[in-house]
Amino acid sequence: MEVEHQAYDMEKISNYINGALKEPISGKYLDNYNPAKGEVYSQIPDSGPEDVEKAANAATAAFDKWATTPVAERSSIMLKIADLIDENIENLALAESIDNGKPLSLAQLVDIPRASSNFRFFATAILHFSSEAHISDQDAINYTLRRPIGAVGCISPWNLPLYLFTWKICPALAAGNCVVAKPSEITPMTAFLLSKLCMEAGLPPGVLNIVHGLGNKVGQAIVEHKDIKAISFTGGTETGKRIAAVAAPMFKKLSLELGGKNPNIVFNDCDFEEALSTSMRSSFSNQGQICLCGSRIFIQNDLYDRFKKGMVEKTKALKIGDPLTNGTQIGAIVSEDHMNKVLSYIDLAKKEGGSIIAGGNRIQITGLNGYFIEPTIIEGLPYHCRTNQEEIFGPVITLIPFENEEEVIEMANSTPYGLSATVWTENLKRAHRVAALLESGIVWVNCWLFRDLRTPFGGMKQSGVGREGGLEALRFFTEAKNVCIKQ
Ligand code: TXE
Repeated sequence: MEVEHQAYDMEKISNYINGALKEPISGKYLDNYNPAKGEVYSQIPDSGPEDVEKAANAATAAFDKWATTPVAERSSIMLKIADLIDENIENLALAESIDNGKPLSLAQLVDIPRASSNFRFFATAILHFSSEAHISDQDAINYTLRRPIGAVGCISPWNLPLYLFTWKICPALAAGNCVVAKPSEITPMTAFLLSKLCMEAGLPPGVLNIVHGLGNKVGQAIVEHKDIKAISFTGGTETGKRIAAVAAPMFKKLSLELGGKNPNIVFNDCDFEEALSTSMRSSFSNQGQICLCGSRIFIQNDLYDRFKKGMVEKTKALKIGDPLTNGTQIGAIVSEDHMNKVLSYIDLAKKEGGSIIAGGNRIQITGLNGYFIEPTIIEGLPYHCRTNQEEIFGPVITLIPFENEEEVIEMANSTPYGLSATVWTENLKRAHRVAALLESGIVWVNCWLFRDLRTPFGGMKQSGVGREGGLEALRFFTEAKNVCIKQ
């Protein structure tokens, strides 16, 4: 089915504060772009600290009641929101695609289903969230009380808008906290549509508050607010550093999911076809704008030429185009600024002596004036150059040959990042050995982006602090208190 861009009549976005849709107090709005068309298509509140103040007050006022609402009741409201997301999947997926530039099919198959899964997962995980008890040699019994923290802040990025927004707010809400959340100003639409679904589902006023606007105004005000006691953030490493600098002297709990420069390591003894087709996905899904994408492909010498040939052929065959057209595999880059950043890295790669063996250019799609870049493969660069060390966050990968395990582990671990890694080998011993040595929060062996929501998710080094996912997220959003009772 072909979907027209103009068929979706976008509304002016509102904040969601204390259970109601609100205009920003300043009355000011920002332009919101459709990146496939390069045109403004909606307006978002240019909120400020005064709106965050209202949201924080609403969250604080709602906290006692929400924290003491029976857990089964909290859970059932969240399950109702999950059902409403599923019922509205077409509308939400269309909004996500138009707002972000991602292929509509990706939003339908991945982003929106994952948003409802996030609600369902945490709505049910909280029913099984138990605390430990320790008997101390018959003298005392210790148990751990886990209580929600209070008003908490959730700040999310533009690459997987509703997926990551819900990944943060769901554990916070399930654990009994009240939330002040800020989606990215570049992709605010689905969070706005979610606020309407929360109202429909009967989420009590003040439990979730969504304030739209710029990072250095709204985001900063959330981090600085004295009553917001924990911050969960996903975004760039530089922003993470700024947030940590503000939050640390206030002793706020912090969870930071930051950038990556992930290695994808292909050994001679891999299942070639599987490694090749999955490497295509891990390189270019969502235009390479996933923090888990494998942007440095290390290929063992004997396989290098064959693997490179396969990657180049498949990359040249990818269908780039209107995100709303059936069969489009590569959509638009999220914004003009980000497109220019990605293009500047392709220029840098050339200056550093790299050869572009596929793609390399911005392209025009007939009838659209958007931000499209060809999927790009670069070879011939040393592992320590800037192109191979800095996060590009676009459809740009490098190929790097290697001789043996020792060498590839050193190269893979050479960046300041440590988010995810992929290893392709049919040798089980090697898989265990290499997985243990990679400095990476997540290692996939013979797969990529296989996500079980119960597992810890997060990065080492400059890829972040803390872990999300499953019980880790529920632990983050609760305070542990030890109670020791003498027997
Ligand atoms: O992210 P930002 P940007 C990487 C990627 C990209 C770079 C910058 O390399 O090129 O980061 O992207 C809010 N206090 N990733 O600039 O700014 C902001 O409004 C509080 C990796 O778009 O980090 C948004 O809601 N909040 C990544 C959120 O932070 C602030 C996904 C993320 O925006 C703030 C996206 C401040 N001072 C980009 N400044 C991943 N790991 O998935 C901004 N924000």
